[in-house]
Amino acid sequence: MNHKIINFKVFGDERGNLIPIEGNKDIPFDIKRVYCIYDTKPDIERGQHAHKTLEQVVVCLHGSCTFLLDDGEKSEEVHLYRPDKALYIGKNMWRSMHDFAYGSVLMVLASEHYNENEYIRDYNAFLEGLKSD
Ligand code: T46
Repeated sequence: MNHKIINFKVFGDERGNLIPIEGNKDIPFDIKRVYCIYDTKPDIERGQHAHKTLEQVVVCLHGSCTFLLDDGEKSEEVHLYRPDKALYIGKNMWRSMHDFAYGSVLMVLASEHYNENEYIRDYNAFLEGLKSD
């Protein structure tokens, strides 16, 4: 499946912790966009789409949530709960997010600017698109 966990290096000392995140080093692409997701309640599901070309890295800055990832053949859940273990999601991966703990904050680093035309929001169209790839 086209996803993986990225372990960031943590610089910790008696003052606390610091995680540097650099495009093309810690992140496997140029970072063109950053967005945050917060104030999502535990009974809410987000996502339910795939991207034709976009790559993203999701960092859970606070709290926790679960990603359900599906490549059209297999699906897998990934629980995000700490900022030094981020989730890379490549193209053509159906994703949804659920089980947000109260107060959770996700920061998402994206390889492209926002483009709604690049989303696949219909699951059957996602499966059809995989056949022509
Ligand atoms: C993804 C998951 C993890 C913008 O105007 N610019 C942006 O950069 C983004 C990401 C969204 N928007 C607008 C589009 C919608 O009107 O914000 C609204 C909410 O977006 P959406 O419903 O797509 O949010 P999620 O949480 O379902 O999905 C988001 C990302 O869109 C998606 O790429 O992989 O987070």
